[in-house]
Amino acid sequence: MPVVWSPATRDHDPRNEVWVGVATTGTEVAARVDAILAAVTGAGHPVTEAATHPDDVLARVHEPSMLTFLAEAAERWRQGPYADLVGQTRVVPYLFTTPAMTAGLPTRKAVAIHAEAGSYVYDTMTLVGPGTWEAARAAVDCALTATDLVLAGERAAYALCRPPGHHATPAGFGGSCYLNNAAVAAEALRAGGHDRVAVIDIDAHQGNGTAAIFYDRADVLYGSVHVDPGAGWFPHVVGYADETGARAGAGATRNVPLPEGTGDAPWLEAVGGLADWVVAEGCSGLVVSLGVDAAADDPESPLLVTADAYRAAGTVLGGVGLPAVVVQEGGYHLPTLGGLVAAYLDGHGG
Ligand code: SP5
Ligand code: ZN
Repeated sequence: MPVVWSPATRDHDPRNEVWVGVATTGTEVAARVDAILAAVTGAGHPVTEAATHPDDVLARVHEPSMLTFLAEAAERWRQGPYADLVGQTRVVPYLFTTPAMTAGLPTRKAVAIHAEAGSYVYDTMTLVGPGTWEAARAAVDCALTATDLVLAGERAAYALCRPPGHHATPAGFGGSCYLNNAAVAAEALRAGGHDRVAVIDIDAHQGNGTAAIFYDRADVLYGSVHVDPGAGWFPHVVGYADETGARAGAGATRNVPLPEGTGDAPWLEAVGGLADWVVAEGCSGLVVSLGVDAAADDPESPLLVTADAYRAAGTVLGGVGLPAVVVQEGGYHLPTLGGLVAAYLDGHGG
């Protein structure tokens, strides 16, 4: 299966995540790119660099104000007093301008970037620094280039996207995600002539961003299997089974939350159920949000999925027989990360 990557995806280096008020070592690190690249190259997949694409498809996924904020934030922060004041060279908000603060009042755009950031970022783990925008935008180019290959006749293509994307919402970012690469791929498949597309998300966490982008729409289905937010896991407030879409999109969203400790068999059964759903709904194109953080060794999830099950999930989703863009999401255990991705691609392509 062709692999698309970009060296610029290494340029995002947040160093830390602020987790319960403490700067901890980041998990979504640039070395993830090289771990995956080494494994897929070793497995014999042809590797190509992403081509630069215009912003039109991206602009259908995210609000222009958020895109402008992300593109300019690192430089605005650098020009401000922050590095001297707090020793923090990365953008991190100090308040969140949510309804909890503004409670139905008319609100204005904040002038100070340390306040404005709280209009777009919804957690303290997803910092913006030099190279963040360039890397996130390059990841979008990976997704678009992989989609081009599929529209040109490849049965499937893999986009080595990093930073990941499925927690990025229409006007917000968080969960180590900035731009929603999978949503961009889905929109690009739609623009390429696929009337009905499905995004199937097997990352350990529900992709609240992708879910939000398509919740009201019938033309892009979203199905996810993930660790139960009701057991205290990210994204905490969404991803429950009774969230099935709204308005024109009623019935076009499926969430399959699984309890902590779930291993291969129930996880694969859930993946199989989503595959059957995609077929039953008559989709002509598929995007797979491939997070491998459901694996047993991963520090971010209590699901206990093996590499063999990731291979089997690839066989199930590849077996649907639809042209597919496989987009990288999470997966943080560097020693096993590449092998898990290669196992999935082996199954999907086989
Ligand atoms: C794309 C993706 O998999 N995003 C992960 C979002 C979940 N992150 C939750 C983080 C919870 C805190 N983890 C402690 C990290 C200590 N450095
Ligand atoms: Zn995840």
